[in-house]
Amino acid sequence: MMMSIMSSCCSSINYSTLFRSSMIKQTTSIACFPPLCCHPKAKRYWFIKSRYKSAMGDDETQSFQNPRYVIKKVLARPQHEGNGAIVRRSIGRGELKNLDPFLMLDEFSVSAPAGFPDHPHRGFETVTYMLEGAFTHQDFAGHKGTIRAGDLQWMTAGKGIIHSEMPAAPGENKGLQLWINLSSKNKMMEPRYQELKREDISEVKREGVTVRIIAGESFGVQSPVYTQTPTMYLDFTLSPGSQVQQRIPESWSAFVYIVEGEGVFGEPSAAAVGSHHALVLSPGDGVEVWNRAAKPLRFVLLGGQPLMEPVVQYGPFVMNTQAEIEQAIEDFNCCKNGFDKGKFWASLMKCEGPN
Ligand code: FJE
Ligand code: FE
Repeated sequence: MMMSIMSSCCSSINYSTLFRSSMIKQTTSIACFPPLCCHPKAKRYWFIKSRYKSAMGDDETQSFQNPRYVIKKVLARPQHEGNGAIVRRSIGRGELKNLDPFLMLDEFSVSAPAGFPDHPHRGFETVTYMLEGAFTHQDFAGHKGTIRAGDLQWMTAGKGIIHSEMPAAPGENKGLQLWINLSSKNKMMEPRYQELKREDISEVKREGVTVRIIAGESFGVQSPVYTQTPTMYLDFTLSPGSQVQQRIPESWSAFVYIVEGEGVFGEPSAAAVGSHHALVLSPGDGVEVWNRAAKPLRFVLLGGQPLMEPVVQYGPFVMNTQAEIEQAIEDFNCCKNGFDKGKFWASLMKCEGPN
């Protein structure tokens, strides 16, 4: 496979082959969803729950019929990615490959000159949410910009984007990058960007709880982001002693990633979990979270409708079949079928222009 991606139809390759080979690893999997099962403690929890008062991040309902609980906990340890960058990968690491429609969640922390130089994407969306510092992105179609703490870039790669993502502020530049799969009917769509500045993301504050609504809805407030694959993305901060209930569509895959502090998720009797952990939630209609610590708790809650389609991934190409992956590699190498503009990009691109 590596041979076929390296044999280019274009006459010159001046792109870092080292970076490319570290970017592109193949994994093949069939998407699956956690089994629909009932938690043995669900009834006991139902009674305990009524003693708590909390902010409800959805509607007037006080409790859930089928509360979600944690079925898997994974620590995202630091690993090298891109060009000298460090990421903590939770979704997408060995223990957490299939959380349909989610493909990857990286918490990145990058100082110049490290970064993510020119690389392609096809068949999915990348969602970059900055926590600290700034990142500049630049693509082969001339789309360029810098996102800073609190800003969001929702990039639907569709049939093809080639871009670079590099740190833009001194010191550590931190954020989260989520990869969401696209359904077979959207994989070859025209690429599109949705960019939100910090002030464009709605924030609701209630009873010690702050939620930034990146995608989906909370406390009756809807994000303007259009999600090709139905998705919710909420950034919660709970002050010490506060708690929140958030509704999540019943059949969606859902997980939490803890950015800062520690919290109790799903059941009041569960052990507190700290930063850099991902918690996969059982099916159910909502989740409850408590901050019983002395420091603020910050976590993101992600939910998505499973696509239930075969997933064949070759690094930054995510398709449904092996034949489509081979086509993506050929299209990238030959600058065609969505990668056409690669020919004219004056960056570190491998393909030469018409002259
Ligand atoms: C990529 C390896 C990579 N996580 N977090 C392989 F590192 C990347 C890649 C990123 C990335 C970029 C940002 Cl800004 C933040 C990231 C991985 O660019 F696309 C492949 N295929
Ligand atoms: Fe990228």
